[in-house]
Amino acid sequence: MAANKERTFIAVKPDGVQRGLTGEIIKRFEQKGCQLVAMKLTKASEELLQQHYIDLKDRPFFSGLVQYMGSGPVVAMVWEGLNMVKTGRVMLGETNPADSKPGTIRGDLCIQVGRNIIHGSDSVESAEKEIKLWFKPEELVNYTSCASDWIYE
Ligand code: D4T
Repeated sequence: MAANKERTFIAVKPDGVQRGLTGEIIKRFEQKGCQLVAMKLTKASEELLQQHYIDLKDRPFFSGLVQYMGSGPVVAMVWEGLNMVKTGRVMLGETNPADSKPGTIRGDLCIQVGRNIIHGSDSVESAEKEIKLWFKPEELVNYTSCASDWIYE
């Protein structure tokens, strides 16, 4: 895979969708120069969310987290670019919005850890797993952006 073709899974969580922040979040990824590969509005099943957060299953906040994530629609997306997983995490800010710097999505747009409006994969391996969990292969769209020659040297 070319270096600028790394993919990450990003989801606007139910609070982000209900608060009308989807457009603002998409705008930030577009303006950065990331390429949209897939996107859908979906209400995740409990089974999918339990799989998605399987590594957190023994944490005290797990059932509340699954309930919150299933409480409304989420906007699931795949974004592509150079070091996209790390770039996505930097753009999101810290898990706890209180620790997130201004200029990051969580630093600018939310307050509490349990309502932190957005998810982003934390490693290339997690991204691959999460993309497979949320999308069918045919939902991922391969195309060349006309802007790519102006984003990458
Ligand atoms: P996600 O996975 O939602 O992008 O969050 P992070 O990768 O930044 O952080 P995480 O996996 O540790 O936490 C997943 C999710 O659980 C919520 N959470 C977390 C919570 O409600 N209380 C807590 O104490 C923690 C640590 C927020 C994000």
